[in-house]
Amino acid sequence: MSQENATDYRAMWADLGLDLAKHDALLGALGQMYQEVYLSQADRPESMRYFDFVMSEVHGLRVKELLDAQAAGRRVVGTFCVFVPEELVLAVDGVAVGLCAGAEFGTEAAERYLPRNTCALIKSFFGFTLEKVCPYTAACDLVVGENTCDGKKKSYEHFGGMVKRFYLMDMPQMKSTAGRALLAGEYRRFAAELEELSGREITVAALRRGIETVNAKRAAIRRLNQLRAADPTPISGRDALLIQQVSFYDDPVRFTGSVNAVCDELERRIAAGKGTAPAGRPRILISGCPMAVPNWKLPPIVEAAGAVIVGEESCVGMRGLRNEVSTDGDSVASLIENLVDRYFNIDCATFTPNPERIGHIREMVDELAADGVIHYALQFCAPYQIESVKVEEQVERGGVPVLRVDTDYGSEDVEQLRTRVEAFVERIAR
Ligand code: BJ8
Repeated sequence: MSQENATDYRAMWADLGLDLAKHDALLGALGQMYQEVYLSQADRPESMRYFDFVMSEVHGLRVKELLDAQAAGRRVVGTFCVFVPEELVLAVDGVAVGLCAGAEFGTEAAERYLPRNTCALIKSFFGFTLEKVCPYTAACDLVVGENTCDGKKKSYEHFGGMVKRFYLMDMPQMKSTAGRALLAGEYRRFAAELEELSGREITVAALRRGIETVNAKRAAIRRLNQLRAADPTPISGRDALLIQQVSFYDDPVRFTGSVNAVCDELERRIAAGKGTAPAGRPRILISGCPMAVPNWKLPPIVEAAGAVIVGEESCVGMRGLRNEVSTDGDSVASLIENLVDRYFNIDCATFTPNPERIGHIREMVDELAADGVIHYALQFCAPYQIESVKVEEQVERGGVPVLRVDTDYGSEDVEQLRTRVEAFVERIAR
């Protein structure tokens, strides 16, 4: 997000059809935000420098890597949901990138297609695309949407026409036998689409390699999240969130190595009793909607209030990381069944009923010794806003206070949020 190397990439951005003036404005704003939220932190782990570098090049070097991969015959596949298996994309030697956006941009343009009461995440990926500032969407050979919430499902009817090639994955709504069969059928259909797109047949060896790569990536982030159980916690909540956000963009093998390097350093910090804040600070678990990059609104507010964030129960967090895919099986069909076994457990609020999620929140509270839960929902996100009532009732019944926050990507409510978070932190202080 730095503009230092911007001149090197202007031709690339122009070739991708970006609006250079608007794109400059976006990079300028994000660079400043990154400085304030990330680079201003004291005593960060040294190994976070890799992630600073990735972010400084997120519209530069990484996009160039994608275009180089394309030039070498590989296909770039953009996704919006952790239900779309990266393993299958890797099995055709493709590159998967997350396209969710976490900043308010192009809202007026987005509202030509979407009602005002659409969640900020959907408006954001429309705004970024319509204002021509997202090099990722522009670079994709295929964009995959999925029938999860109504907002995404219906908005893809417009969005599909704005990208080079669009594919829609149907999604079950219930964790029933029929729901599982639907997901299995959809994964087989998606595998065939990828084969057609890439001109490559998925083999057992290639799919197994893809599974191993993604298992290793998820294991590295789970390791990171386990280390946050220490008191004092060895890494700030915003840095841990950043790592999880970068997981949707970076090369998976390089990313895994970099996360494990952070974990090694955090282990040394824990052994030395070193933390990002003194021990005994109120410990908070954030639960709810995914925070796509560069949505860094809530963590700095929580940390400035004197609390530490010890985990994220979110798709940019543990919801997207639980459970490995088994590599057992000697056919592509059996490996796809293994994918279904893992993915069908994801406890997204678009499923009904969704009791597993509350169980997972409780588990995380125990494992991370959280003193309170902040339920984070985007305004107009019916699945998570409605489910938050049950989360509050049932988690509080177990003696753990919950604060429900409904917000968007704007800054208008920051002071109000700050007041509510400070009062909550005071309430849970030990
Ligand atoms: S598996 S959480 S990534 S669907 S915030 S667009 S739900 S109205 S993002 Fe999600 Fe997949 Fe589920 Fe995860 Fe709709 Fe809500 Fe907006 Fe949302």
